[in-house]
Amino acid sequence: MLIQRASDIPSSEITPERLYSNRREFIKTASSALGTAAVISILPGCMNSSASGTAQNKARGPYDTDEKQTPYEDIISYNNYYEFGIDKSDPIKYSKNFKTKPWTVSVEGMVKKPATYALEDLTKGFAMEDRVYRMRCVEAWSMVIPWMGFPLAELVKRLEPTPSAKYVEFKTILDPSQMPGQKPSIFGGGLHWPYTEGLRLDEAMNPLAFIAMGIYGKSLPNQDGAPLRLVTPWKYGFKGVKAIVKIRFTDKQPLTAWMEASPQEYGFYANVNPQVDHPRWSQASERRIGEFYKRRTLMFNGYAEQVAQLYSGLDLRKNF
Ligand SMILES: Nc1nc2c(c(=O)[nH]1)N[C@H]1C(S)=C(S)[C@@H](COP(=O)(O)O)O[C@H]1N2
Ligand SMILES: [Mo]
Repeated sequence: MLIQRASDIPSSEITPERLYSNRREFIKTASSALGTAAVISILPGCMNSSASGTAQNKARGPYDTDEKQTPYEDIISYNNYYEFGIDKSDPIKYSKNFKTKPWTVSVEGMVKKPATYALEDLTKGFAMEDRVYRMRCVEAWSMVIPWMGFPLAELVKRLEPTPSAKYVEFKTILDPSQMPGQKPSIFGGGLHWPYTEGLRLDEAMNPLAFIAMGIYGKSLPNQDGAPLRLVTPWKYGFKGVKAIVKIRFTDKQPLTAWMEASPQEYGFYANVNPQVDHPRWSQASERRIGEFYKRRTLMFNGYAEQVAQLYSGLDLRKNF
């Protein structure tokens, strides 16, 4: 693997993000004294020097928000990952021993390169990019997360869907021996496993759609979806299927896990839309994790300029 796994990092080395600026100062000083090579080796938990800080100290790309980033500790301890429990604090506790190496992804359906790929082969040669995205959960909270990964479009192009493919479906690993939430005795009657999500192919090709393999320049922690998960920042968080083992190209709209569990509450599109309430609560505002007050939720989570054209002519109240 290119990147060090977060679970390999002793917790004493996980630096609170508010200390990062000090650390950057330290690194700058040390780097003039010691030379760059020595500096890289003293960065705990970092892939290389370019991934060492937060994305905040780098040139921002066209997709990055400059809003304050949610602290690392919050991103890794306040999670939704029902395979490991329903409480936000469950995934960090119960995903500790989840095995992500070796990892294979099977590519199926209407595609020219169907195969079961080792993760290393599937992603070979992809440059790891940083993307600072807003994330809006359907539960009306949000975060700002500096992801590391590659555009989903790159992967789709590599796999070459056939002209008949209109959608792409993703599935999480099914392994009740490692995922206590998948045991019917513990969590029956809710989601059907494996967790399934899908995108229209043109949504998947939008430059915002991203496959994340890291956060804050470190490998994805298990609870955030290691070793690879989907990130579509204009959609509610539940689209961001974790621990992907299957990618299937199809001409039919996939039945997603949340649609299957509760179709009147969760639609296929799942676009962040403050005008369409969840049947049980409003979507007009949100609370940023770490903040007290509520802020207004923006159409497409603030990404309308990049994605609104995907939905021209579609009634977004019916297609929620
Ligand atoms: N496999 C799987 N993927 C999942 C979920 C889940 O329960 N299982 N929860 C989703 C929901 S509701 C959200 S908000 C995001 C949360 O991602 P995070 O925990 O990394 O912030 O993951 C999504 N992906
Ligand atoms: Mo969510």
